[in-house]
Amino acid sequence: MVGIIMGSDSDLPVMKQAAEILDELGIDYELTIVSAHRTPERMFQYAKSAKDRGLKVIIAGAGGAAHLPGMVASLTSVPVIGVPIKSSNSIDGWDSILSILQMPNGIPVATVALNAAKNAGILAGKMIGSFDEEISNRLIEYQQNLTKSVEEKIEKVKWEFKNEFDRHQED
Ligand code: RP5
Repeated sequence: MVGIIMGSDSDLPVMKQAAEILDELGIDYELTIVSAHRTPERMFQYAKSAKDRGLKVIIAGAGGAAHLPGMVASLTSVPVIGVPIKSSNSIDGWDSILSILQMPNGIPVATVALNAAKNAGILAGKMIGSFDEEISNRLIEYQQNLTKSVEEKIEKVKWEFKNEFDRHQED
């Protein structure tokens, strides 16, 4: 249902976080390398066949002069989420962010934060959840768990701070 692509195997440590959250949400995906600059014909094939192969959303990550997400978006009606990557050839990450973010009118790419492949996976899940009730429910549960974990942290901090406060009173 989701195509995860990246410009190089050096992007994998970041991009595998999208795969991990999709696993957690029980959403099928494929993952491969497609380089806009080094394998332009493969990129063309991948994007052109995406819809017929049943992909509902593509997550594309790249670093430096990151043309992959935008070029793929220009070749398919399947929505593309772009993940800017701070790669070895990136100056400071901004090159990748701006290459993916600043798309011309008509060809949108939904850009997440630098290295935020996990959020790309969650956003892809939400897109699929808009027509798949079961996945939508899993995402609701995921968000409820986030709330619960913050509530637990609030209690923990309150308790630790209270102990600290009591110690100061004793001194
Ligand atoms: C980009 O160049 C890739 O997406 C990667 O982020 C970066 C560096 O690629 P390698 O030189 O590590 O293959 O096209």
